[in-house]
Amino acid sequence: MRIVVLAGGIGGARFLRGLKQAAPDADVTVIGNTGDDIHLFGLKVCPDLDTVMYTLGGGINEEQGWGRAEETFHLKEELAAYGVGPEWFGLGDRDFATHIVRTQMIGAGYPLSAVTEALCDRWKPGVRLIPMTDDRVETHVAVEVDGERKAVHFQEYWVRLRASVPAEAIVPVGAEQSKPAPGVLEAIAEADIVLFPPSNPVVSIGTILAVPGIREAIADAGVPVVGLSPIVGDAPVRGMADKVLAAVGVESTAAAVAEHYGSGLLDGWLVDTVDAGVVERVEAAGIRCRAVPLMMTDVDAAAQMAREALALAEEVR
Ligand code: GDP
Ligand code: FO1
Ligand code: CA
Repeated sequence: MRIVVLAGGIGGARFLRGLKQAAPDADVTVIGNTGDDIHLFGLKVCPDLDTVMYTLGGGINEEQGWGRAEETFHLKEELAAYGVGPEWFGLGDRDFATHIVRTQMIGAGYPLSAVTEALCDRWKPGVRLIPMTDDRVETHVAVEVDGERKAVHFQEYWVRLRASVPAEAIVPVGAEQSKPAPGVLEAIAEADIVLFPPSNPVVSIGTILAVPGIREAIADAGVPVVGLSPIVGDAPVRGMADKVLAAVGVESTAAAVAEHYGSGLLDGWLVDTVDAGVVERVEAAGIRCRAVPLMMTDVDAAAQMAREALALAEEVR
């Protein structure tokens, strides 16, 4: 069975770990979000690709959900001693090595997709991880700070401002001109199932779908497309999905997110049991819906969610 998963960082990675346990023989291709990527200290940092790679490869900081396990921050401290920032972004010593290798390979002329494959040679995530595009796409957030309207990088919005100011607009800068990375459209066309894990619908899956051709390829594939809600009990389980959903005019409910994707894209949608009351509303929108436990408290719980998603895919096929 060939499964394509569009993934952001933590929500995508934890679901994928469950999917691998639930369907160990499946051939899984992950299309990763690169809109969160940021250039710091002359290095290219790809948080969502790295979160998937480290989580599936056994190198993730489990509590935090991003960054390396057993991390130290000597390099960051030395840079700060020179007055070189930003200090608000925590890059650890082990993590730095990944960004150095990536930046060196890109400088040598390799596209990000080839670099990601090379990094995965070490981590062996057990899935094929492809960035959504080899082109530079950067998510910016329009905010108003002290009466001044400006656009900030998504990482600045989330990590420095902690999403404490309302997001007025979300702009995936460069998306319109970008092309899907090699292998992305092919994987979608050959898929038996497409899954949307409980990733951020705006700044993770929304950004991937903003790469011209990807949304169309999924709709044209003619295979079941099943998603899992990142919103449980009218709030995101973690992160700032509520803030970025508000920026695109969508309420933070499991039903509204399903309607936002729409029946043109989604065939099936899983909501948490606490949201069982919205099943009828989602089905009225033409999307088959089931209420099942959606909290990824451990790998077994994520695996059970993956089984439910695969079962719903068979039901709508
Ligand atoms: P990010 O790039 O690290 O923000 O990760 P993703 O975009 O892949 O996923 C973020 C989303 O995952 C957030 O909106 C969370 O609400 C959602 N999420 C995190 N943990 C869980 C969980 O255990 N269950 C569900 N249903 N959603 C979760
Ligand atoms: N998230 C934070 O909240 N603070 C950080 O300092 C931080 C550093 C960081 C470094 C590398 C990396 O791969 C991820 C990092 N993250 C950090 C997580 C990241 O900002 C977000 O989880 C995602 O980009 C949100 O989608
Ligand atoms: Ca992300």
